[in-house]
Amino acid sequence: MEQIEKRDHLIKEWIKEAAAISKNSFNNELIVQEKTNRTDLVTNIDKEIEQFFIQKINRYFPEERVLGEEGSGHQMTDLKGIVWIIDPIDGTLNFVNQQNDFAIMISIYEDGVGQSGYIYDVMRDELYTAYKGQGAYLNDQKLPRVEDKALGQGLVAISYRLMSKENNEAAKKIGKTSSGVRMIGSAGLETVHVATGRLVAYLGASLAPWDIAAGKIIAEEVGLLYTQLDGQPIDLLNKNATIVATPAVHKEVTDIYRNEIK
Ligand code: 2AM
Ligand code: CA
Ligand code: CA
Ligand code: CA
Repeated sequence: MEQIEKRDHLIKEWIKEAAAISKNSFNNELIVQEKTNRTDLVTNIDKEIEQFFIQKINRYFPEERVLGEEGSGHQMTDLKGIVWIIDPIDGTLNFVNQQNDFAIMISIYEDGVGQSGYIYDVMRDELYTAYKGQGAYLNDQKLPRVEDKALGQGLVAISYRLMSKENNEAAKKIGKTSSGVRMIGSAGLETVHVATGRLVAYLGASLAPWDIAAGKIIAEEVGLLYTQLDGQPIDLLNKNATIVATPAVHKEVTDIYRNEIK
């Protein structure tokens, strides 16, 4: 896709503006609503940031489509052309309860192929970016390719929803084989922590396209594998049980899942 550099500048500007919206909200009372249940929340700020991005995209790139968590493009049945995939706040429960460990995520896909991905860890002021075939960056510093560590050599993040599933023998075995289990509560931040080598894998329970899209591009640019738990490719029009991991850990984990979940 042409013009990635021109877009890049704009997108970075928008992300910083959106981050300011999220931080300024700490001074005011949030309006918090339940979506499907008590632990699935949305705030007025999630909605405001999504609308902020949609207005910008409609103004600068009126022909392009947007898929966003808080309502945009949910009727989409294909990924033809250019599609922006947006998660205005990833880690809404952290945003509400901790005012920390949440991220703003944007990515651009063309005909279903990831072109550029952005994950901004707002409170640490860490912007992770990646461009197809050109590597991944943290605040404009190129990230090295990951070391291909095995499960026994590192920490894994496993989402609580996956850990607490009824048939969780596989997840338990993975946790036990690893050096230790961590739970952050932001799929995007857990993914970038795998990309920087702090974790060797992140396993998600039922992630939507906007939870996955930006992180997948960043992960693949540093040599990680990002698939469904059984090793099948990610489906960006549906929910997925996911793994992002070093190649060695990816093999160990998908083997465990293929053998134990039947
Ligand atoms: P969200 O904060 O944007 O909703 C929490 O473990 C991670 O899973 C977050 O990245 C969260 O994204 C995502 N997630 C996806 N679906 C969820 C759901 N139904 N309930 C809670 N978190 C969900
Ligand atoms: Ca949500
Ligand atoms: Ca999310
Ligand atoms: Ca969200």
